[in-house]
Amino acid sequence: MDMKSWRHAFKVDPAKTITDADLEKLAESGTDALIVGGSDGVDLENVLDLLARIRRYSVPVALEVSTVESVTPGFDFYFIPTVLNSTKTEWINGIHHAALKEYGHMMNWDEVMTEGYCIMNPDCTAAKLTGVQEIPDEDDVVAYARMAEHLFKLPVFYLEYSGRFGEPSVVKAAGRVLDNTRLFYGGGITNAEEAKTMAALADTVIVGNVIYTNLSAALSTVEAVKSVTHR
Ligand code: 1GP
Repeated sequence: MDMKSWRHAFKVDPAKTITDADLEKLAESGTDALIVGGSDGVDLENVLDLLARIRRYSVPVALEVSTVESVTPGFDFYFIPTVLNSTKTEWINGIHHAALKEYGHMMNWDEVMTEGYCIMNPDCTAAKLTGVQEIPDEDDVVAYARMAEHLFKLPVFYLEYSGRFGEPSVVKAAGRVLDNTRLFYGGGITNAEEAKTMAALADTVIVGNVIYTNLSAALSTVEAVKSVTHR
């Protein structure tokens, strides 16, 4: 299934514990994809463990790469974040350069997709890691969205509120200036209503943490997102 038709995805964190039964519920939920990724404690061992357990199901699975050491074959897609509002060059293109120097000759480019991240929650782990110091306001976000679509021609612009529910007006403003670049929204979705709100404004809604705190609420977001007309 083409990533361009994804409306809903669960983000599963290799550093967190999930039972096989719960993983089955996610994989069979009707979601469009499982994205394997996290900001902290991700290593080859926990990525391989999760991959082997997810691969029993037919749901597409993407690895969102946060450390080069945890990259392994077997995923359908490899999502490579570049943090557009990072103050550290390593998170914009530095780690990418080092990885390509070593593995560039053996990459299958058809499986690779770059996500232009805009981190919106200064308290999340990703913000601390990447040196995000100021929250972009709406005008900043619109500029980053245009940067993603027109300057860098990235396939995805990812508004990342990780751990906090975002500002719908800001998500809407980003969506307004994106035509070819897909708008991913992630952060703080804990129920069907919140999922619907963002599904009306973004192309793809990513649900993460609530998987680990309230699985049935997490599962309810799939139908909720799919019931809403695309922006
Ligand atoms: C995190 O955008 C995802 O990278 C989802 O955020 O964990 O807050 O749902 P939550």
